[in-house]
Amino acid sequence: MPDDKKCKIVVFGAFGAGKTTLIKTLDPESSHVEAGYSGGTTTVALDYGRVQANGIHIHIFGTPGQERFEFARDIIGRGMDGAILLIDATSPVDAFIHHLYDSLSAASIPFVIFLNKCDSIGARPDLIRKEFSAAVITMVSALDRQQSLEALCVFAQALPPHRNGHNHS
Ligand SMILES: Nc1nc2c(ncn2[C@@H]2O[C@H](COP(=O)(O)OP(=O)(O)O)[C@@H](O)[C@H]2O)c(=O)[nH]1
Ligand SMILES: [Mg+2]
Repeated sequence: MPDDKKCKIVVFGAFGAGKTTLIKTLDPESSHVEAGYSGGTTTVALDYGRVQANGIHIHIFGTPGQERFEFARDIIGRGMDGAILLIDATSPVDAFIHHLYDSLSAASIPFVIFLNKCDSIGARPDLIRKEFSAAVITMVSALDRQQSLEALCVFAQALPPHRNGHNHS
């Protein structure tokens, strides 16, 4: 029996973009972990879920969205096969989103932009497409399971085979 394909996909995006919502929609059993620093008020949040689709086992991770958690994004991103940059289509694109986009481009990781909250009246996907005209962009609503699953599966199926974690740099 051939081994099922497995892959690690990491979701990047600003705080409030909808990362936790997306992962919860894709896997209702997903975990949301918040780690606090003793004596501090900040927490590092991460999400983890599993999705099985068309013979692919997808392990999906959500990264913390605040700028100061670059170290956590680096760690969670290690060995990933692909990345999703989740952008809230109801908010203007800021420098942090450009930073995430530039980092993913520089890392030569296959990635796709999911334009989220496209169900919202205030969504302006046209403006964001203009900012990232070279990128592969899919419009979604993280509240919609069918849409989210389909977008994830299309992306996962196009990824090269999993490298079993040997692609740490
Ligand atoms: N209308 C709408 N709201 C969304 C969507 N995805 C997330 N939200 C809302 O946006 C807020 C932030 O979402 P959350 O998943 O916590 O963002 P995170 O910080 O990236 O994990 C929450 O109030 C969600 O309910 C969406 O597709 N459509
Ligand atoms: Mg979150």
